[in-house]
Parts: sequence; structure tokens; C-alpha cells
Amino acid sequence: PDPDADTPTAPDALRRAAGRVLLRNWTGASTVPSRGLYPHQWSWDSAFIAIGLRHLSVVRAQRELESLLAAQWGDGRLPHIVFNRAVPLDAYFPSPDFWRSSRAGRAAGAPARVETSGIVQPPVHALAAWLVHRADPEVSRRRGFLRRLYPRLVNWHRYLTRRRDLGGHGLASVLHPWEPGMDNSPCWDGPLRRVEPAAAGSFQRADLDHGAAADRPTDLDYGRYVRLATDYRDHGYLDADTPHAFVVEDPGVNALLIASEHALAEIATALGQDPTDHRTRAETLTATLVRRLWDPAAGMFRCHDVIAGRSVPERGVSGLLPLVLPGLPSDVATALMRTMTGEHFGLGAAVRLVPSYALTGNAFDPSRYWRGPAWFNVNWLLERGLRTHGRHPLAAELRRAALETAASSRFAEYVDPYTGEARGTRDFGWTAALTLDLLA
Ligand code: 9YW
Repeated sequence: PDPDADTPTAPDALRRAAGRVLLRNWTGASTVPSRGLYPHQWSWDSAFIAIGLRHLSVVRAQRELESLLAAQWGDGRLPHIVFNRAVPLDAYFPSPDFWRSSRAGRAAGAPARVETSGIVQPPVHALAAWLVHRADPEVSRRRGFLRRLYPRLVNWHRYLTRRRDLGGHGLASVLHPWEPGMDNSPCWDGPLRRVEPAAAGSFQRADLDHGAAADRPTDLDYGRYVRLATDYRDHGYLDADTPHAFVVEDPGVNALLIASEHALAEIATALGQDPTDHRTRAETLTATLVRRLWDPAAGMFRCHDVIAGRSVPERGVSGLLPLVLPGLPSDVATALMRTMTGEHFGLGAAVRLVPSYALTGNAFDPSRYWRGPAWFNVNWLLERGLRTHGRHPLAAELRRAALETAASSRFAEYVDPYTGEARGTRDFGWTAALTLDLLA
């Protein structure tokens, strides 16, 4: 009998099933998000995966982050994909011959010996490094884990706060809908309208070989993704003095940057260094985030379209992610939790897990990727946020729902927020990893 055929509900069975997914997705130096759909190393996936892996093997969790940080560019950016050269070019689009990082990214300091993408993903890495260290400080010290990673993580944050401050107010901007990690969120529909899509026949998608078209972004979305990435590449992946058609300040990306800056303060302290700069930066960024992106009438944070100079009217779940911040003003935290449990996001009432986009929004679709389905990394962050702000019973309820849904969906990539039915691919890396973390 297939040992995976039954829904593993008892904690031990679930732990073993999650561990098996991580074992199968391990390539020797890192973990793929999915054997079929995403056969390379992804940046924020690796951070979430390391957080779960630390419960299985601390050394492997450290290596997950080390292999990603080894592909850092000279200007400090951490690429959103590190390509595995053993994987055929047509297994994933856009492949290394599209990004051409080692040639096209030379001026930005792209590494010569490994191929990567040229864009970034949300900076969860310092938070992950700190959590991995804490799982076994002794092994971490012996391997010089924090000592080796710390300068790289500092450069990564410096890249985001300096070169990516395109709005000029101190927040990091994203230049592509793939960067906030929520590819086809309705929040990007407005800003993307300015982008002339690449011709339909000029590229070949690979994702539809692995997922139902109704669960994935559309061809028009892909045309625009390709156009933006091509233009960035053709300008040498340089941020300044480059015409950008898409520049957005996203509350999720900035919240994770701040959470990671708090983690850098902890890391500095553990290394016997002065954490003051990190603390100050976290506080200043939190104040800027609230000043610039908080919408009191909506009771949540909004994305800001920097080119149009206006706030994005859609309610995307990235606007709830600042709940992970301990330094959030208490009235803001209270309002966020009210929004999360109200009609728009429905936690504790209409849904099992918090959706990626408001249930009440015009573009809501319970199946299509980041336009409604619930994702496990997002719910893991919100569970952490609820605990940070003292809502322990609601956090426990969310944790229980996440574990049940991970089990019944076979560690799906995302699920219908109402029914918990699996969408996208199965045996997904961060779903399995964060299951382990929630079980710990
Ligand atoms: C892509 C790998 C990535 C995630 C993103 C998710 C999706 C598509 O898959 O991106 O081709 O990069 O939106 O958050 O990191 O799991």
C-alpha cells in the first residue's frame, strides 16, 4: 500500500509525511519548492524551508541558506532563483538562457559561476537564519554559521534600503510582480496596465505542463512578466538611471524586511557586535511603513504605485503581513486583526485559512493562485503575528486549521480558502516545512 495514500492526521504521521516531502525535494545543497513545477532553488522558499528543516536537520537547514547566499550578487541582491545546471533548460520558464545573469548582470556584480534570475523576493532570510541558529546554537557556533552569513545579510538589506528606495521615502520598491512573491495578485492589475505585453509567440510557458490553467496566471499576465524582466535585463539589471514601468511599495516585502532587521539585531548581539543600527533601522522603517502605507479607513496596509503616485485600491493579503512586527502601534495591530476576522478576510468565520485577496473583492477567485486561494507561508506569518500581539486562542485555531489542511491537501501549494481543497501542485516544499514548524 502507498504510505502516502491516507490523510496523515496524527501529529507523528503528519511529521513523517512532511519530512518525506522535504527529503524528496532535497537536491544535495538545497530544496526545490516542487520536483515538477519549480525544479530550482527559490529565494523566499528556501528561507521558509530552512525554518522547517531545522526540526529535521540543523546542518541541512544551515546549508539551505548558505547555498542561496553563495549566489548573492556584488551589489548585495539575492536572486529570486538560483538555477540547478543539471536540470534541462525547458523544464522551467524563464530559464537561465532568458535571464543570462552571468553576462547581462555583470555590471551589477552577478556571480560568474552560477546562473540566477536578476530579480529578488521578500527578505525573510535573516529571520530564517536567526530561527535556524536558535534551533541549535552550539552547532551553529561550531560551523561559524552566523559569522559567515551576517555580512551577506547586511549587504542584502543595504541593497533593498538603498538601491531599491525608488520612491525616495525609505521603503524598498519591487520592480516586477514576481518580486513580492504574489505573482498575479489583483494589486498589480492597475500598475501592470502600463506594461506592453511581450508577443504571445515570443516565449513558451512551462508551468502549464504541471498545473491546471484555471489555477495559474493567464497568458496576458505572462506577456507582461516577460516584458518587464526583458527590459530590466537589457538595462543590465541596474536600478538607478533605468526606466522602470512597474515600481510598487509593497507592505509585505517591507514588513518582512523589518522583521529581518530585528533578527539582524539579535544576530549582531549573538556575535558580540553592537545591534543599535539594526534596532534603529527597524524602528524608522516601521514608522515609515505606517506613515506611507497604512490606510485607517480600510484597517489595513495598501500597496503604493510609485509611478502613478497613488495607493492601490485592492485589498491584498500582503496588507495584513505587518502584523508580524512587534513594534507596530497597538491601534494599528488591533485594526489589522479586526480586518483579518471581518468580512474581507473571514478568519474564524467564513474561511478555514486567510485568503490571498479579499473575499469581497471584484477580482476574487478561490482557485487562481494569488487572487484568492490561501497559502501556507502567509498563514504561518499571520499565525506568528497573532501570537506576537497576544491573540493566542485565534492563533491556535489558525494553527490547527493549517495543519489539518496541509494533511488533507497532501501539502498543496495553495488551497481554496473556504473548503481547503488542494490547488496548484502537491508535495510543496514550504507547505511541508512550515507544517513541521507548526507541529514543533
Ligand atoms: C515563479 C516558487 C515560487 C514562489 C512564488 C510563487 C511562484 C512563480 O512560485 O512564483 O515562476 O517564480 O508565486 O511566491 O516563490 O515556489
